[in-house]
Amino acid sequence: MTQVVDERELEASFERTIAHNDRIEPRDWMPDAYRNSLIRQIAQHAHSEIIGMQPEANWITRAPSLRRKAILLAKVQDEAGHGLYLYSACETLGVSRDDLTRRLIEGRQKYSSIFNYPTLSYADVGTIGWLVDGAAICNQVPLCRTSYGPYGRAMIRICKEESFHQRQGYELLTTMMRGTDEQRALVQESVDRFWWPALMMFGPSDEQSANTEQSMAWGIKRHTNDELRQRFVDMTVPQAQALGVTLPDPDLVWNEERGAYDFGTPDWDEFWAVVKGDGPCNAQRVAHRRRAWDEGAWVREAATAFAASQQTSEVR
Ligand code: BYC
Repeated sequence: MTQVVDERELEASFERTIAHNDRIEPRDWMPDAYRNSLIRQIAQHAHSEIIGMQPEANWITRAPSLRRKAILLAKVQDEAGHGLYLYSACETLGVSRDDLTRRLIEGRQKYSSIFNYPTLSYADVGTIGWLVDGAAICNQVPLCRTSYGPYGRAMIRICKEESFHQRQGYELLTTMMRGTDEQRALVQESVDRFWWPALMMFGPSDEQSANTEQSMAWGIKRHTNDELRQRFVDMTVPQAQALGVTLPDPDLVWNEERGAYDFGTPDWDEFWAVVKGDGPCNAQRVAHRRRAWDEGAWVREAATAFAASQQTSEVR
């Protein structure tokens, strides 16, 4: 009986913290469903950062100058860092990084659909920075105010780095647009391929989003998928105009009444196919990650053995 009352008090205290927009911390009591939903979202986010290294890393050896190579190397390295902050945040919920990696390579957890598209030209490095990191910032700035402390704090640093990534992408595309006709054509072709997948990063429409309502009630998400998608479109259209590229959507038009752009509907069949594993690069991305995990086994074993030997010598 006492236990039931205690549980109710804990739940009431949790609800009060959420209602005041205060933070839930790792040692606080939280409902299992809140914990599981956080693990789901933070793990998916961490996996996206790590899998997201692959499409851009594809161009490191073929970057057109030493400067571009150094920038790209640093960016891909930053994504690894983001993955580590996020896996650490997730571990505070009582799940190990090993376990999370296994869930990824066994296909039991998702990662962002956007990274299942190939990078076919060097312009894609710029487009990913501009559109993909741009969409990530739109989605992630509100997550700095998410209700779970370690996640929100990780997001602050990630967002600072993502905005640098977004600018480097835009700067690269600006340089290409000032170049030859061939370079301009490469940029346009790349934007044509990435525009719709970038809009899909925000998730399904609000009517189709199974998790939004509960995640908003818990303060995990601060805006719906459609709200953030609209914010991204409104932010990006003037940038496209300044760049001199056309966004591949005949329905894209300013709506005076709404004070926002109207735009077309993403191909949701394509989105769900990619999410379910049938995108152009799903198999390749996961196989690569699995190979890296298998080949790194000896490093993990050696590090564990070393840590154990240090402990033994400390005891002595
Ligand atoms: N791809 O109920 P919904 C980055 C899943 S940026 C794959 O609306 P929720 C980076 C969703 O998980 C990318 N799956 O879900 C940038 C759910 O399935 P489960 C990562 C998707 O959670 C540059 C189902 O569809 N960013 O890392 O309320 C360089 C129904 O969706 C996608 C984040 O993860 C998708 N696009 O909202 C390198 C940000 N969309 O889990 C790296 C944090 C939806 O029920 N995450 N699904 O089986 C979020 O803000 C939210 O989780 C989402 C989805 C807006 C993505």
